[in-house]
Amino acid sequence: MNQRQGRGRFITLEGGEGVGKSTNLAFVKAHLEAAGLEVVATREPGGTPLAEEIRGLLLAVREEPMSDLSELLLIFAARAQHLARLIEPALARGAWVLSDRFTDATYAYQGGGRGLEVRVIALLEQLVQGELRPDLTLYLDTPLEIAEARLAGRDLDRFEREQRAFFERVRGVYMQRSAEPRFRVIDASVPLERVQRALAAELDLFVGETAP
Ligand code: Z5A
Repeated sequence: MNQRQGRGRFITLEGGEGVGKSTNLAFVKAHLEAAGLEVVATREPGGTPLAEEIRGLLLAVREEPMSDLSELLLIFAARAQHLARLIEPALARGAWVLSDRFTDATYAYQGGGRGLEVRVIALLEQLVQGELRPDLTLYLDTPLEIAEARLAGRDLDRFEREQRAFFERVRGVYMQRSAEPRFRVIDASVPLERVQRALAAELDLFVGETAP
């Protein structure tokens, strides 16, 4: 028997800040539920009470600078908790898990943005996740100016205070990773209605191919 039979699917939403991940998460969830699936929507860093506390540590602006390695380890600590307490149990009972960001964000922000070595990230990925990878990644892409305009006037967290070159490196890593077959690149610079039409088309294809 196929080992994956009865197991749910893992879908991630990725992209830079302000591309519309949070806005579209509810749409994707509702679209999958309309197809009769149980969907657990979550986010990273976070997703459980403890992992949300770690998120607070990661995003807070404080006087003492956080070292890049501390940041990376905190992200994987939150992920280990998220996997053990929420993602794995949900997938095991057959629910579909939809996460606003996952490990592609670590390659993009800590690898591309901060310049940490890819092999260190890959090592932690293997340690924390074993073989678990998303089944489908919806990557929302916009030029940086569009995302910046959408976020204008908002209080900025520790990541959002980075310089433009940081976000260009982040986007560059996402674009490289989007060559993997599980990625679907969605143009998120167009009006929301068109973004959601593109998301719905990709989801319908994926559900048709993979649902039992
Ligand atoms: N991080 C990391 O470094 N490493 C990791 O491994 C992980 C995360 C997992 C928190 O993530 C930070 O953690 C993140 C990277 C780091 N930091 N940054 N920067 P987050 O996902 O919570 O943070 P975020 O990306 O900054 O979320 P966001 O700013 O809320 O962006 P968003 O969810 O993509 O955008 P939105 O809130 O849905 O939309 C922004 C606005 O645009 C809003 O007013 C919408 O109504 C509007 N919008 C959305 N779509 C459209 C369209 N199509 N047209 C017009 N207006 C639109």
